[in-house]
Amino acid sequence: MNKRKNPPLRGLRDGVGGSDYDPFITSLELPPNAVPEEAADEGAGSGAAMSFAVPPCPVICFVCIVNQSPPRYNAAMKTITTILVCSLLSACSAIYAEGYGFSVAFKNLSFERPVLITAAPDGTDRLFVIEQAGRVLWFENRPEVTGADVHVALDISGGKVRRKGNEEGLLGLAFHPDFANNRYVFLHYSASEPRRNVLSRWTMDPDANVIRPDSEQVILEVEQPFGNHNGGDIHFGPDGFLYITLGDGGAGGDPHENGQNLSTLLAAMLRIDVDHPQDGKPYGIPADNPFIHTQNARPEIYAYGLRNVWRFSFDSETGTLWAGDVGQNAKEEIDIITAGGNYGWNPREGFSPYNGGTKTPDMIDPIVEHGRNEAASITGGYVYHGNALPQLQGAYIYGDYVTGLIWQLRYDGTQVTEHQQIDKVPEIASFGVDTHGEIYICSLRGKIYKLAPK
Ligand SMILES: [Ca+2]
Ligand SMILES: [Ca+2]
Repeated sequence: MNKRKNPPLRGLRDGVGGSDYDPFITSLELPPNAVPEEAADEGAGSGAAMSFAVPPCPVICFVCIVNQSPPRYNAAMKTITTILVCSLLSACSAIYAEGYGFSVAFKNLSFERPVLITAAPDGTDRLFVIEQAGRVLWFENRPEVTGADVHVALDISGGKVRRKGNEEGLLGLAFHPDFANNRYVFLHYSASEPRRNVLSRWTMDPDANVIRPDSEQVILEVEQPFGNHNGGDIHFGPDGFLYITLGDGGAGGDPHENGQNLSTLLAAMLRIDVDHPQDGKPYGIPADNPFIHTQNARPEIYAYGLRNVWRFSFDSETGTLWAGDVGQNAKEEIDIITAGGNYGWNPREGFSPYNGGTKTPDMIDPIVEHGRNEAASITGGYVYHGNALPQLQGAYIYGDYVTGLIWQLRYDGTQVTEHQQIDKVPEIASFGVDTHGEIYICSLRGKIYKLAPK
């Protein structure tokens, strides 16, 4: 359990190399989703206070009292005290995690800056992990697997993937909904000359062991003015269309004003039809995309005003689209994304104006925000629909890269009805779900964690 209150973070500031974090976290590698690499200093965030959902545990004070007890306390007294402390610890654990939490799932496995974990939708119980440098790996979902059981499906780290900026690299992977038959895998990565995001389709061999290195078909390329804020996540929605997130282009504070500009694909979530190429492009535009009749708007845009959605997901039962949007100086947010929605960046950051910005009636607030004392680089998660933890059924599980804190929340479509901190895992790069609906985390430090009863 977390006995120590997290020290307040000074707020993310942009700088070359993005290395001006609070000393609390300077020992960490920088997140792939938060820190601009080449922008000017933007000043510290306000770090507005927001209390934890979980009350502070009294155990620390109690342990102090015990430790300061004079020598006259005999062995029997110590035994009684120990029992009391253990009871209190147990009670606090119940408050904090309610009998569940994240633990290392595959003790023999470690990866090099893993940024995504997902399952192959082909009836096999396999997990796929992507490493930021450009490797796609898979292994059978068994706790005892070893490094020898990890297969390299593809390695495009030797030049194809740009890995210069902290937030550049192989960022996203999605299996086609009909992957079991067509073997299509989609990758989203950074590339050079010009600096850009590339979305492309690849084909696995018939046994789905390797991705054919000569099979790439580029679908979409978007130039990146700066090395940071590249979004990265890609998912097929329940409608069969491919959703893609792109950040605001980068630097800090959205200097090109891409957030509210519908004529750029940056700062938006896109929705395209990869099965029906159209008008000479390798993809089509879904007929009900929200801006197809809007003058000067890119028809690929599904939602906009997003600063840098690093990770998003669909509720596998309701189809609700959840996203974590990484904030600038003060606020991290969780958004419910709807067609045509304007999520406010850059006039807005969380529930507040950014840099004196004005809220217009169309701007949609997040459902939850976290101040800098709790979060500094939000990692969107998944709605739980596994079997191991019935009490979490339908709860959205997400966390923060910098503080490592993890929360569960419930939202009834109008308001948040439950919101609780449940655990802590270092350097949360991504959440993922296996074929059984159980939730995992890949930590940028290399380990994979699984949410399970404790
Ligand atoms: Ca960028
Ligand atoms: Ca927003």
